[in-house]
Amino acid sequence: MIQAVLPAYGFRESETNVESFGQGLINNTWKLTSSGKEYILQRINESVFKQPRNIADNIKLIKDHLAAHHPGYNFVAPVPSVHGDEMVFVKGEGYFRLFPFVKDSYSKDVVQTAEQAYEAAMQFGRFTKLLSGIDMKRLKITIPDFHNLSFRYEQFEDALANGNQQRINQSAELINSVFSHSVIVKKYEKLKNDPAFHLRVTHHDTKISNVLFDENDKGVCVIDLDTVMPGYFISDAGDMMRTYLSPVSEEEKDPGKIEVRDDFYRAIAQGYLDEMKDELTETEKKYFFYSGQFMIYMQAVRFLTDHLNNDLYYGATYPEHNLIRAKNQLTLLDRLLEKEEMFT
Ligand code: GN1
Ligand code: MG
Repeated sequence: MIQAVLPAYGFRESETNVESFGQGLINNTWKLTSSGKEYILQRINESVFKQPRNIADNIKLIKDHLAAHHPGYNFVAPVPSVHGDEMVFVKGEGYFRLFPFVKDSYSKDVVQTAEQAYEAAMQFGRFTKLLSGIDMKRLKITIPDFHNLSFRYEQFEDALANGNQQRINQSAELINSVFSHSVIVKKYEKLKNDPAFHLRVTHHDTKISNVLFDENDKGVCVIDLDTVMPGYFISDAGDMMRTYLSPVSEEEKDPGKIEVRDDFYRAIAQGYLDEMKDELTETEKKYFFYSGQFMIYMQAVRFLTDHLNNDLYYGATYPEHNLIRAKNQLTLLDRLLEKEEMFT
């Protein structure tokens, strides 16, 4: 029972209300209310984050760096346990973190306006910029090969060889579509070996719900730092394109509703580059549009791979769930590619 975690933070079960919260696919999240205060409690999925302590170490490194160099940044630090720990392990339940619900701040599940997209992009750009002084060797890798597209492609090939044969047969069209865009992998392999591409402090999960906004809809800070690790800027810029460009989400079943909104694209580019223009190399800037292809394609590959592997990673609420998600992402990729000339 999740209630078993409460004593670690000094909460009494009789005085604490616990309810399920959010839409993340990987970690379990609850909203906790105790003595009139609100918190977010999160259980780390240990089959994904195999060394949960790495997350806590990274958050501490970031917190200390910001406190020393950018004390004005609104950093959302974990609430320490009664023993002063930023992460607690509860036998039979797993690893947990508790966060304060930041007062007068709001998170959104859907990006409604281009201005919000601009604010979010600026926040993610600022985060990387403010942390540019951190030595990459000190930042731990919380999920090995997380955004390594070559590795994701290999996992896909592996699923084609060893996955659910019936699903493989039924997915021929999407499998061919993945093959037909494999130049995106080649391009990634080229940039990985280019010394003009730098590893930076990268968030790796730039969806809109990971930005806090104030009451005037201005960005305050970014949250959910579990996947912060060394990475390339294309992960963050690309995942914003993947999740902000279309008016419908990755769950949308009707491909006809998927589109790329030009003003949202421009807002992402403007917001991100307003912060990052002096950090990125000229070569990196040339890959700005590519970052959308990279992330959308990788997510399509990951969803399709999971479908062929019987939904082991993402889970599914209906049998075709991950197939539909993959189709959604491949449609979004097509819609984006149609605009390559306009945006580059
Ligand atoms: C997962 O758990 P959530 O929703 O924040 C996944 C992301 C995917 C996303 C797709 C650790 O993120 O990489 O983009 O699902 N995170 C992990 O919805 O695999
Ligand atoms: Mg996340």
